[in-house]
Amino acid sequence: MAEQREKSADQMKLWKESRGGQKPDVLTTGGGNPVSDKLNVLTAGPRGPLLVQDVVFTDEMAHFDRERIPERVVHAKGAGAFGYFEVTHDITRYSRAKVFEHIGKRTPIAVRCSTVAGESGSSDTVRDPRGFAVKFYTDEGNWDLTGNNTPIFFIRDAMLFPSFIHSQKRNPQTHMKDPDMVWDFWALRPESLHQVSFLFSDRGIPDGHRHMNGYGSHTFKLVNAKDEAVYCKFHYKTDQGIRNLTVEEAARLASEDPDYGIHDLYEAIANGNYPSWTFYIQVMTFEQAEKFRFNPFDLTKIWPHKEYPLIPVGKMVLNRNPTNYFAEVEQMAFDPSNMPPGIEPSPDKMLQGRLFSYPDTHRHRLGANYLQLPVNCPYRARVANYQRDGPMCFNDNQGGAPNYFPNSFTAPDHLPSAKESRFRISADVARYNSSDDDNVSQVRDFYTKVLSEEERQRLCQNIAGHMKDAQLFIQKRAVKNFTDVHPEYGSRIQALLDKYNAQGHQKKVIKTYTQHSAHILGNDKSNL
Ligand code: HDE
Repeated sequence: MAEQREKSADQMKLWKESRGGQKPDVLTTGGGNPVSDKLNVLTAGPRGPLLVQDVVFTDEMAHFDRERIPERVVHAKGAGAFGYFEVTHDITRYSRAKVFEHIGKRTPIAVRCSTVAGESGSSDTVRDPRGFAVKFYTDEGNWDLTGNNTPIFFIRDAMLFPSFIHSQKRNPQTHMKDPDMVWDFWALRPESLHQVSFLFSDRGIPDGHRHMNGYGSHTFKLVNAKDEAVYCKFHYKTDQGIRNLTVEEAARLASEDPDYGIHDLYEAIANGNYPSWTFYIQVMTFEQAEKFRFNPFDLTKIWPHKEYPLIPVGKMVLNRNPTNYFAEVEQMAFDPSNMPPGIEPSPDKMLQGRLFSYPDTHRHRLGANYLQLPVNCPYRARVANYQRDGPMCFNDNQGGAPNYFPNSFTAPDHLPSAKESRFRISADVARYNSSDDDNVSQVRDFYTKVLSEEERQRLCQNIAGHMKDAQLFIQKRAVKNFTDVHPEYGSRIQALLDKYNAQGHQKKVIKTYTQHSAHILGNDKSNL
């Protein structure tokens, strides 16, 4: 039944067909020298040994030995695709960024959707936030909106990020995921309650990458042509409709089709069923920000839509699959500090921390010249600066242009209109403790007003099903936090934990793969 095969299954056949009967290329070494035989090593006599002069072999093997680059320290597993962003509504009163220049303007984009805590071979259907990063190749250089599928995050101070991520990844001795580490961190940092509640709700396991929203999450700043600034948030809402997997479906897929997210996106695009998202902003003036009842730069909180309604801006469409995964997806490097004039950071401590971390990790993962790689290169702008040399420089290194500034030889000069907006800061420098900055009000609204009764039940089951493997004192501390949100939230989780604990369910010794994936999905219902 060849016709019924999926496009992804037929990739090799389709590639051959795309060559239209063209003859195969001549096989060469990396240096381009034709190869006469790549099936048999060069030996002294039929039984060996090998000769060092077999450069066809050493060329091949040496490259193979270097195939892996470090995987992303977080968001290692991901799917990528390409398409465009089109402006449908005028927002030039807020931002002078060329990407929003006029209705109908299209800007090419690259997108990568990912899970967070797993390695690059892990399953796509785990309970985990999803990364939803968008690179806009604008006329004024790249704009990387490196968002997630949730409008909030676990922490509000960048200092905590490495520890938070360590707690979600592997135990340093056992090399296994460790519920003690996960819940210890969350219980000690109650600002995580909002994101944890979202994570263990139905939206914690999206049905592939097409059926989820994306959010820039942080507060950013938009600046118009008159240099007037407002704060803003970015939202990209799925036109396919939100769809989530049940824990049972997710567990089945984790073993049957662990690349489900990549698979679903690839097939949809290959079949011309292009996914799209409607792009919105929320806007808050500086005066409103000063009077807002929460810190408007706190990433653990949302801006209520009733007060700060969504303003439509455009549409994002994905219509091209990568032609090579490594070149175009593994090497993609998103960087929140890539912002064209008209889009700027807010004081959000998390965003500020990210401005450093991303380009830093790329220099480690991909090398100092990672911005020359075709997928990262701001190809719709002309890069002209005084950076030179470094490992793997593979463009013309800016030829004979002067490499110092200022100079007298008409080399790249300033664009005054690109200056950042001016803002006033007057404050005492200190390490401010923000751990108790109202960790519960919005979580209470989420629990009591956003979720239905069935959704609340599933949320508590998912949480208890996961927390049961943590030590009792950690459970107790975590339950107290949920009780602070709402007494019923805490008591429901406690009641479920009591059942598990009464049956000695705590700390099982050996987990098979299936049990383990059930555990990370929070769907072990054996005692419910
Ligand atoms: Fe990231 N994050 N992150 N993150 N993040 C990375 O960059 C970091 C945060 C997000 O598909 C890393 O290239 C810090 C929030 C996505 O390639 C690293 C902090 C949000 C991706 C990093 C955060 C994200 C990353 C790891 C807190 C949503 C994948 C590899 C201060 C708004 C991008 C890499 C892709 C990846 C650091 C928090 C989204 C280490 C320090 C909040 C979608 O640089």
